[in-house]
Amino acid sequence: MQNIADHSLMNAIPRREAFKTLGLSALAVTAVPLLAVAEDHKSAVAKESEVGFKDGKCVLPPLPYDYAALEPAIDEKTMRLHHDIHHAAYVKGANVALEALAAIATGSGDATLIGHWNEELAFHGSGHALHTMFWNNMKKGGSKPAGALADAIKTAFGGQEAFEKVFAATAGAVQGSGWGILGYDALSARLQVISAEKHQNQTLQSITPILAVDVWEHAYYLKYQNKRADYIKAFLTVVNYDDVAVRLAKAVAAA
Ligand code: MN3
Repeated sequence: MQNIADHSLMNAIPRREAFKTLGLSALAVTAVPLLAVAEDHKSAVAKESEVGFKDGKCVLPPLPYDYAALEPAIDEKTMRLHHDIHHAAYVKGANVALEALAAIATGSGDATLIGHWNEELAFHGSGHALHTMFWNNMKKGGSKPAGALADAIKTAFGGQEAFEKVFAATAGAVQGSGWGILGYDALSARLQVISAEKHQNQTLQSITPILAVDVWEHAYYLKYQNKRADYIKAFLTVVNYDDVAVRLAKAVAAA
């Protein structure tokens, strides 16, 4: 994952070029805000490469807020179980898979199991990556999209209300366990909503996720039972669009 704090990277991307890839006007009153938002918020947004991986291993990052911070949208008990038990299990599973694959790569592991361990890494590693982003995609009280992110949403979906409708419908339609995801698609140079089954299936490989809602039952069943749509609606009230804006700027710069 690219690091937005890397000034050489940011400076290497001509603003007009980065801006054009979003499909917005080259005259660019909002080109500056896209990168400016990233600059403004870079210190406030956790970097997954720093909080989710340390000393060659996946690590469980602490929540960026109190367990009860998202009440009443998401209850404290769900957050404790979700972060401390479920996310922790993906971290553990990803490390087991990484170790097994490293052993195979150096000749000491069982090479006949390479397919199995790749599947394990895809599941647990994707679970770790999505949860690490998911916690930071939310904050107490939420926020509204502004500047270039709001423009990109308008270009792709027609507006915020239409985006939320598509996002909620997509997340609601996931069969069984999975995620609704908003991502920057490098192929079409625009925002795209997709869904994932489990964590890793049914993806679009050209997408960099910038906002995701977990629709596994463990994410909402204690409070919402079978009413997934109500949970998704509540999730949308606590989205941290400042975090999403920084992720968009990073994805555009890396494309
Ligand atoms: Mn989960």
